[in-house]
Amino acid sequence: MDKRIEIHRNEPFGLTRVYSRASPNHIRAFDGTSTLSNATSVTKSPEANHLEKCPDDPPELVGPLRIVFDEEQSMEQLVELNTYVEFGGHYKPPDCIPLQRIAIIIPFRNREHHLRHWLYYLHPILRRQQGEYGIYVIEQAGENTFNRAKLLNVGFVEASKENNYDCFIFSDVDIVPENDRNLYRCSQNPRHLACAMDKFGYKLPYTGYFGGVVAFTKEQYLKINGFSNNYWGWGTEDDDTYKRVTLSGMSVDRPDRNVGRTKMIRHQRDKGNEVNEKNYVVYNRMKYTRNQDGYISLKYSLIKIEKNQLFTKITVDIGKPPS
Ligand code: UD2
Ligand code: MN
Repeated sequence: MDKRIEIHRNEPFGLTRVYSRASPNHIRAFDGTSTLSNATSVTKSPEANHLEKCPDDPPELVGPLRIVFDEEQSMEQLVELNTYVEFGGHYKPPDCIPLQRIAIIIPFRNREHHLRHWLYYLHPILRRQQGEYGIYVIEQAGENTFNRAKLLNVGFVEASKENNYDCFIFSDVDIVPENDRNLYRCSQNPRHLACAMDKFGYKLPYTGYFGGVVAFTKEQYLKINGFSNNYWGWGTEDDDTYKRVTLSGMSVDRPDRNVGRTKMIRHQRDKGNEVNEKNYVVYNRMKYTRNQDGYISLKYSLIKIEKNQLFTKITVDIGKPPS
């Protein structure tokens, strides 16, 4: 049985609506989807519902994991395996008060196989880590050049409309941690969770590498004005983000190299996400443009919100690169 629900924005000019980031109250002002969420707040005091705070070290963690991508589950099998997940891809530990409310944001287009592997591994890991979490797959509509970082900004805005998240994890769809002690949580500084990737020999390729999976509190994200919207096609947007962090006076936290081991599903470069040489020009100017280009200038059209059992998919039109 197909249990998906689709919500279209019914606007006079079709299915879309332009969301502009102009006013400081914009998140509340555009709060059109909050009734879709079955997420509940964790602001109650422990005494009020007789629950204690969840421990800093979740007791069910097992450490190193064997991650293989040979066998793929169907979505129906994945749903059966993960019955504790609430509709829309939300989970809240039943027996303690979670330390953080975490939105996981995945930039996406045409990677259904990877998403199934990701859901298969991540839901059980995230459950053991005892955060409250919601999974948001942000899909770029159409065939224009892909823009990963802009989709991440969309994810921040859309997830914030649904729940009072305090931590945002921005993850590629093809990366899975090889150790569940790599907590998908926020810390004192923006956190780089994919710091020891298999494809780089389980070490950082360079000191400022900040790709794959990163975690920002709401405050940290706003402090760097989110991500740049101007990197179309593959490359350099992660270096821009690293620069935003350091230029804002923060440093990067990383787990220990053994704990931070992560695996990426091997793949070819996607059509519509070719290397873009112009991205170096954007990067070289970022020092001067970063305060104008980012969360504050984000514009996109919401096309569809689709609630699946294990994730919420949000499809958006983010436009195309300047010609
Ligand atoms: C590296 C970085 C990634 C990003 C990218 C440059 C790692 C582990 N990751 O990834 O964080 O900085 O370089 O842009 O080094 N995607 C789609 N559909 C597409 C294209 C991309 O869903 O058609 C999404 C998907 O979530 C994917 C991510 O964008 O995982 C990054 O794209 P990639 O996997 O092709 O790039 P990769 O592996 O070189
Ligand atoms: Mn990849």
